[in-house]
Amino acid sequence: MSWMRGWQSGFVAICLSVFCLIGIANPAFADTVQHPMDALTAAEYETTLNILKEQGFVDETSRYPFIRLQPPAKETVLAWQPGQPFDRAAFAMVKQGPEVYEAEVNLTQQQVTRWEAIADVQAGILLEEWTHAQEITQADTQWQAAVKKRGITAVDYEKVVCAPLSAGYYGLPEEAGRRLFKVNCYDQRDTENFWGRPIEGVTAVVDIDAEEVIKLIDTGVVPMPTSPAGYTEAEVTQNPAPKPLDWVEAKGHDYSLDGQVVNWNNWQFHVRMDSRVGLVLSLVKYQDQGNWRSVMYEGSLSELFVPYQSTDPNWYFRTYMDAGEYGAGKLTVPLEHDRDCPSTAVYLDAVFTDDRGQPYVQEDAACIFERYAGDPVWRHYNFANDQSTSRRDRELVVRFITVIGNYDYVFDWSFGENGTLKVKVGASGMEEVQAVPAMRFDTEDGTGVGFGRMVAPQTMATNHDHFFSFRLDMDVDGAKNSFVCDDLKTIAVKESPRTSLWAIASHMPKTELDAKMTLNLREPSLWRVINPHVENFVGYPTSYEFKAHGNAMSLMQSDDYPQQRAGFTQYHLWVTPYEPDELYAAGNYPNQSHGGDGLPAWTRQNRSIQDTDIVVWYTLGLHHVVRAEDWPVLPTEWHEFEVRPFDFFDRNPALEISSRA
Ligand SMILES: [Cu+2]
Repeated sequence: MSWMRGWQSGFVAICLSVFCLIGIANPAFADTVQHPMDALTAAEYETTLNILKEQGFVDETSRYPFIRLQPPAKETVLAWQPGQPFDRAAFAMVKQGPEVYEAEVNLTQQQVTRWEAIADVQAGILLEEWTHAQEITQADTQWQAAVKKRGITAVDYEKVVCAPLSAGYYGLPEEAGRRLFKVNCYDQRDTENFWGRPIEGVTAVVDIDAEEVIKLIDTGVVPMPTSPAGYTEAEVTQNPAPKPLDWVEAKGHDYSLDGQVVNWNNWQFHVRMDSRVGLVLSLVKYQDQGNWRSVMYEGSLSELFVPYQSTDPNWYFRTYMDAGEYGAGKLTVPLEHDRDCPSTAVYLDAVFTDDRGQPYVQEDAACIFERYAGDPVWRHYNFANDQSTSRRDRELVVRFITVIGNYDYVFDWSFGENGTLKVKVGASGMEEVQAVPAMRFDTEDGTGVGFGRMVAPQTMATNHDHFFSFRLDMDVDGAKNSFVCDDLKTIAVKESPRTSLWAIASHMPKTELDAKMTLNLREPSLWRVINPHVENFVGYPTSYEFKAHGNAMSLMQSDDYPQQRAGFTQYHLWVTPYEPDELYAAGNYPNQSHGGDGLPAWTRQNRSIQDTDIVVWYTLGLHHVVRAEDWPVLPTEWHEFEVRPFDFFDRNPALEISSRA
């Protein structure tokens, strides 16, 4: 089990560099532990399960939606030096029948340190439930009768794909206390893109604990779309192959991995994969004039919310919170070499656990590569001497792709030589489309086209949003930070040919209720995490700025159940004091949650966020109004934000980049 096959296969090239020794000393990535933030190994997952079993907490019927590293206390990690011993611990979400428990297991001392029943929640979704909900649906006589009306009989069932969707919460008495899926099915008899062949108007509401369909929604037959929806080589006539275009690292990688610690240029960070949120970066530091300066203690996705905008009985509930419901890490897929990542990339395997807590290796779950996209990081033309000076913009990218049903999300964390950390999300995959009678937009006749846009005859892509919440525990030059808003305000001036200008009026929110921020182009504000105790060379506090690159606000009303459940989407940025158990913006249990959990609940305490350890929560959102070009497969649509140095350095940190780079 090696996390580093790409690394090893490039071994000869690597040995040309100084990092050769590291490669020899650390041939494997995820099966040894040398850092407190290292992901749990397969052996540690097994130990977790054995301790819980031996001490009588779990049995063969227990299931585990999520098991992950329980990192040591932050102060312990910060004080740790390489080579020193440290305790290892695991967190497990345990489902025993309808009951949910949380366990913390100290693996070093072989002790269960916490076992707590969590009332009135639904655990994350298990793969076996997903599979079983499909079986329950297809075995239901009402469902069979409904699809028969649509020309599908038992002989066709093996070509029917059912998608058990998370059910959401709508305060319906008949759903109270039940663990539910809402199952929609697709016909893949004539195309590999079954998402383009919805068996429309039929939804099975499955109680997975009772193992039955409690309600079959049938809103009437809608003809199956027939227009081509294929995307594979077998289905699409391809263009002639172009001339080769590739990347070359003739002298090996310019970055190194020491265990799960990545070093590149002046950056250093630790990377691990988590079954719920995917990539977790921690201990992000920058070496400045020989000094290691901390930037961020830990950063990751925290939740993902995708609400569809329809009142159709088969659609209204589609308001997914994919990270907490399904697991953005668990749903990673192996990256396609030389397509999803460049040919020079190093691939990292991840170790996750299945429903029964047994570890397995997810191969090529993430990749690391250095990118030069042909852009200058800075340049200048001096007209006095007719000379241009320009430097290459190289960045280091860490990437994983998670596939949550029809959507494929590419998550990038990218480090620049200019000191900037970029967080990018690329959405690709398939639209969730609704079959409608209309052949063309201009024949709209009240058949439901109002909830979306036509992308093909009889095929309507429903309006929806994507919101990604990122949790970024910033430690700018240390843990004690404050949050500052530099508000740009128009002021009227006299005794000048000008009548107005803008100037900066900074303010420092005292508490978390003061720091709920919304982007506003008419009242712009710079959002910065500062260290009030460290100054740059002209006396400003050092800081990192959160810089938006486009965003969206939720347009749902505050009394709408999905909006209450994903309350974090009320604002683009929240600031909370560091609390190790506050990890997920919509709370620990978003599956069928009733609303108000996570950031809205925590921030009601109105804790101080001044001169203390703070966490920034940034929500990146987009309204997806679907175009014809988004079908049958969505061209990867990128959205991003930057966390960039602002008076952190005394000058442009990319100044010294070699002209020969
Ligand atoms: Cu979309």
